Order: sequence, then structure tokens, then C-alpha cells
Amino acid sequence: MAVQLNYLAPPGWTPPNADEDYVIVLFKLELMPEIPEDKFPEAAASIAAESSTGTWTVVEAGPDSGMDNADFYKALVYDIDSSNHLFKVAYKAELFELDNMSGFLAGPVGNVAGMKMLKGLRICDIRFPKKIIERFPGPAFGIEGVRKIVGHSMPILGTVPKPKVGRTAQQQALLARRLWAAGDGSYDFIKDDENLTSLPFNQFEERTKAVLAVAKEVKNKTGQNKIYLCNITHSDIDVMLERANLIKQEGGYFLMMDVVTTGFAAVHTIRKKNPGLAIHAHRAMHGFITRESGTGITGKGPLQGFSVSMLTLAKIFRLLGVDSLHVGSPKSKMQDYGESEIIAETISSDEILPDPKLPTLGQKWFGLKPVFPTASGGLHPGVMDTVVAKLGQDIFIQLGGGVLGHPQGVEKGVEAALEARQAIKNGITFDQFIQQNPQSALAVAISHWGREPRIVY
Ligand code: CAP
Ligand code: MG
Repeated sequence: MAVQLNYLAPPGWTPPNADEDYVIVLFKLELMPEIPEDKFPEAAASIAAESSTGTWTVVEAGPDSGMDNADFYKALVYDIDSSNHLFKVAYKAELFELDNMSGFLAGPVGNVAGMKMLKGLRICDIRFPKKIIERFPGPAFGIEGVRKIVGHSMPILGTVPKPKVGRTAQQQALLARRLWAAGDGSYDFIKDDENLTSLPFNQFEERTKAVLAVAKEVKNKTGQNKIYLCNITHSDIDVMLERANLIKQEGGYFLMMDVVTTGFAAVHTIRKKNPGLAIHAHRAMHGFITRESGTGITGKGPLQGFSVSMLTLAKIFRLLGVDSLHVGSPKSKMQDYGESEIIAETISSDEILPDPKLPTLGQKWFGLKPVFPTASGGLHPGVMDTVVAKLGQDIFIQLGGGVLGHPQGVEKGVEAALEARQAIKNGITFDQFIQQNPQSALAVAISHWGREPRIVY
């Protein structure tokens, strides 16, 4: 006997008690041009089947076939928006091993993107239920914990050395000293660039010791904690742990890792086994996964390819336990279609509702600690007011070129960023500030870069 399971929910069905019991995935698909439009619901059902309990054909359904469980645990397509090719799929939480992110992703983000009928497919969002959320560690520090380390409640400012790679370990320590001594001395962090790991001319161990020695020196002098986001990224998790241990031993507070290139298992393991450091998550490579160039990115219109939204990845990294995460930014050099604001709120609040402008599902976090959003990419002091207005005060702002490229030098770059932060805090617009302080470092920065990002060709 063979049975065809039905992966389409009856009209009007919604998953009962979804926030406890169901994973909801919001898909958008683009069929190959030769597939008739009326096949859309069938295609959606095939995605639900392949990503839960089914396959491409009817299979044997005898007493020992497991078909009864397959029917019980099958995912269901519901809330179909035929005109925009959007649909939701509800998966019972117990279809998955509840604490296994890599196993879970093999379902909804598994084989489906390879299916021949598809010209494009996007995972717009995943809404996780309590049963899964409570099985993940989440951030060890979260926003409150990181605030305790930095000791203030303003946006947290820092710089990645540019050139991206070039300085020796000792030269980087010199730069750290200059950044932390500039202005009133309140600049917060220095961060390694993503491709600076342990290179022949700038070795991880020497750099860590040298930069953290400067941080210690500043602490002894001023009492302020300074942050070094020290890049432990490696494809061998044991090496990353050794590096994390060295940071701890040298008195550091944070490690940095590239969470996409190292992978979900690495982030989960480092969260569990690192010696009590906060985790800063850089997201190099994400554009190859998250980027969609079609107008369908906003929900309406066609897709050009296959992607998983950054919003989805950001939720996963919060579950796995990073403390700060790059989320993009308004006025950055990278593509941003308004998603950075939604991501920032999603990772930093306990509940967010679906957004009316982009295809999203919202999320309830059931007390899991929140993550600091990090704004970066072509930012300079002249855009900081917009960044804070859109992403909030609880934010890391990274200015690489936007500090090191100040026409009057690095110290003036820091000063400009600190002036911008102070103006925002005092509720003074940048125009007012410049009028009152025409010779200031911020005035020079704005006359050099303006109030918009530079498009990089
Ligand atoms: C920024 C940066 C960051 C990107 C990452 C860079 O430097 O160091 O890696 O911002 O992008 O190398 O480009 P600038 P995102 O400040 O000089 O641009 O935060 O979007 O992941
Ligand atoms: Mg970088």
C-alpha cells in the first residue's frame, strides 16, 4: 500500500500554540519560467515535504514503514500569499533534535534549494519556539554584561586598523595606544580586521600580548576598561580555544570570531568552552549566503537567486550565544534595504513583531539575553547620528576608514567620533554643533566625508 501525505494545511489553519511548539519558516519562491503559475501551492508543498518527512515520490507505507510518524511530524504549508509567492511552513519542534542547530538547519535550509523546479528561493525568516530557545545557551554577557565591562551607557565606539593588513603586532599596539589616548580618552575599542589572524608579520600571540598590555596600562592610569576585539578565527576549534585562553590569561574581555566562515558548530562550541570571554561576531562571507538582488527582497516582485536572510542568521547566532554581532547599518558601504534596523531590534529586544515593510515573522525570546548590534562598513562621524537614530543607543559603532582617514590624522578622527557621540547624547544636531564649533574635528570630518556614505566602485 502507498499513500501520498498531504503537506498543505486546510484553508484557515494556523499552528496551535506556535510560540511553544512550532518552528515557523517564511519562504519566498520563484518558479522556473516553464512551470505554470498554478503549480505554486504544489511547489510549496514539495518544499514542506522535502524539508520535513517526505520525498519526491510516493513510497511504500506498510506497517514497518514509519509512515504513521511521518504523517504526524510532517510540516504543513499555510498562510499562502500566491501573488507574492510567499508562504509559511510550520514544523513541530520535535521533528528536530531540540539543541542541535546544525541538525535543525538540514531540514528547512537543507536540500530544498537544489530542487529543479526552482529559479529562486529565500528563507526570509525563521521564528523559533520556546522548546528550542530554552535548549540553547544564548549570550553569556548580553547587553547588560557588556555594559558592565565598558562602564557607560553610550554607543560603544571603536576602530579596525586600516590598511586591513599591514601593521605588525607592535605597530597595532601603538595604534591602540593612540586611539585610547586621543580626545578625552574615552574611545572604547580596537578590533582586528577579519583577515588578520596569525600572519607571518603579525602573529596572534605577539599581537594579543602587545595590545592587551596597552589596555592594562590605560586601565592602571585611568581606571577605564578598554576593549580589544581580538580575532581568534581558525578552522581548527582547538586552536581557537588556545587563542581564547591566551586572551583570558592576558586580561582581555572579548574574543572575536568570524561566525560564518567558522560555522555554527564552532560558535556553539566556543560559546560553551571559552574561558569566560564575551564573543564578538564578525560575519565575513555572509553576503554569499544572504544577498538577493531581485526586487523580491522586500516580499513583492521576483527573486534572482537562492538566499537565507541575515535576519535568520542573526537569530541563530543569538541562540548560539554571541554577545555582539555585525548587522549592517544605514548609511554603510554595504547593501542595506532596511533590514539592519529589524535585525538590530530582533537581537536586542525580548520580543519583536513582524515588520510591515519586509517579509518577517517577529520573535519572542523568553528571556534569552540580548545581543549588541554592531554597525560597520564605510561609516564615518558624519553618519553617526543616523546610525544611532535608526539602530538605537545600545550599539557598537565601528569606524575604520572613518577614523583613520580623517584629514588631520588618527587622533582627530577619534575626536570627531567622540564629538559626534557627545552631540547625540546632548540632543544637539551636527549642524548646530558645527555652527558652534567650526574648527572642531567633527566639522572637518563632515566637510571631508559629508553626511552620506561613499559608494565604493
Ligand atoms: C569595516 C570593515 C568590516 C565591514 C564588515 C571592513 O571597515 O572592517 O569588516 O564593515 O561589514 O573591512 O570593511 P571600514 P559588515 O569601517 O573602514 O569600512 O559590518 O556589514 O558585516
Ligand atoms: Mg573588516
